Amino acid sequence: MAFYVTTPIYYVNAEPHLGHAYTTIAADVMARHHRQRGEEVFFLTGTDEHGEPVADAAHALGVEPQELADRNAKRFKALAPQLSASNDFFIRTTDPQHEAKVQEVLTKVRDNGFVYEGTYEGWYCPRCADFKAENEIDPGNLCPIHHIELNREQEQNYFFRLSDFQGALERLYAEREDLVLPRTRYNEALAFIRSGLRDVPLTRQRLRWGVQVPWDHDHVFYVWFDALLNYYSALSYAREGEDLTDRLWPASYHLIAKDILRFHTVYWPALLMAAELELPEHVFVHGYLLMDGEKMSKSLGNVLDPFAVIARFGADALRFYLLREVPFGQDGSVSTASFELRYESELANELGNLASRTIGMLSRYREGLASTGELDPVLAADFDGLPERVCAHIDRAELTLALDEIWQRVRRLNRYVEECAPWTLAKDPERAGELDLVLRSLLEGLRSVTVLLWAFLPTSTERLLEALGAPERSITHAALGAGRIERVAEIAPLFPKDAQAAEA
Ligand code: ME8
Repeated sequence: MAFYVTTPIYYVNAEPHLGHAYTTIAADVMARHHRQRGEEVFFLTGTDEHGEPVADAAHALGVEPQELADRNAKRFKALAPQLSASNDFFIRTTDPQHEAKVQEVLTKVRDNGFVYEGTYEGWYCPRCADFKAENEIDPGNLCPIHHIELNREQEQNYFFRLSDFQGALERLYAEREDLVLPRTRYNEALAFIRSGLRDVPLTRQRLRWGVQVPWDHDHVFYVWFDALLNYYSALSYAREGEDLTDRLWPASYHLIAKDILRFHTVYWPALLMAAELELPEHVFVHGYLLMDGEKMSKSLGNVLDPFAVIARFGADALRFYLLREVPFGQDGSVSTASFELRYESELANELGNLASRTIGMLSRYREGLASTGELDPVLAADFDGLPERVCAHIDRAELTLALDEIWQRVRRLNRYVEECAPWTLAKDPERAGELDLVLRSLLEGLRSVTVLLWAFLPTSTERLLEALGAPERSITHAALGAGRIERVAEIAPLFPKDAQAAEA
């Protein structure tokens, strides 16, 4: 079994922000989870370095596009490990191997008869690098995303015969109802297709910053075709001396936000069909992180810096907050206040406390030694089928629902402590057996949720599993009763409450 997950490749026209971190974190959770299931996983992220957004930003700064790309690609590359993202490769579209692959695939598309020369005229947003259809333009001739005035552009171009794929795309959507998830996004993509597809420019003549068109050196490829092909090209050179394409293509999941839905759900499958390549299994479209009600983006300037957030709270806390606060697939507001609230009430008070009180009681009452035997059936019933439900949610990229399944058990374990009151049992030597049962059930429950939380909170769960003396984290060890704890070690608070105060 192979699982191949991608994030969009991010524009290097500015520095990374929390929105980029969000998709990378989500992809990482899926990658880690599938590794836990013993699958061969490949997780790709990277940077989109060509085209007008980058050329214009470089021009404004008085530097060459390559210089700006080098500078910001470095920052995006550095962001991944800070998020604890376990990407297997970081692609840059200025990699010569990527450029060669783009030329190869798009030449094939031309050889297959899907490219012709013509004149394009339309309203163009240089920030989106996108021509807008008449019904997508805001009053005042403004880009609906960037609120800047659109340019009327006319160019001699090579065109991609997108309209040829009208029928094929409609059939594809009829046959593969889970191609685009969630359902609302599937409907949106299908509605766009049904509204009638027009051919789109494949190349740009006026721009120099791009992959050269091999059959006409006056042109570079339109940045979106160059960019989309990263998902395919990366596999051919990510491992030196090895081509992973046969093993890993097509992608299992492309994760994107809704701003780039049309490119991924219409252009991309059409392009792959034109190149006779297999189509991805799923495109999952998540929502926007909103601050004060508006999408965060570099161009709007209201950016929350993920580097600063991580420095203050740690990557696990950021990962948890984003996936817990905003239902994955929907828009949702984020703020420092709600972040601090979740950190304190859920990470510190619920999970952190559960871990420290469980380990603390075993140390106090049993010198850290766990007993063997049956688990409490009352608790076991509430854990029944948990790993399977988490897997089923993650199979559909329902990351917030998966996290919630686990978190309900974190809360259940805290209630179990209150219900059983081990401190009372400990006072009565006649109830030693009962105390043992409670402590080992609690420990095993803690171990089970910790294994399942690993994909979300890799750093703190590894520390916790270490303290539990149960480092095994494959999914086969996730069920209650599937592990074995003998002795626990004391552990410093997983989510110290003064983490905020110390830095604030
Ligand atoms: O579009 N909320 O790059 P980009 C949630 N290079 N996600 C957000 C977000 C927000 N406020 N802001 C950004 C491009 N994102 C192209 C992609 S792919 C072949 C080429 C995330 O730097 C989200 O994943 O503008 C969104 O789709 C992506 O960043 C856009 O990144």
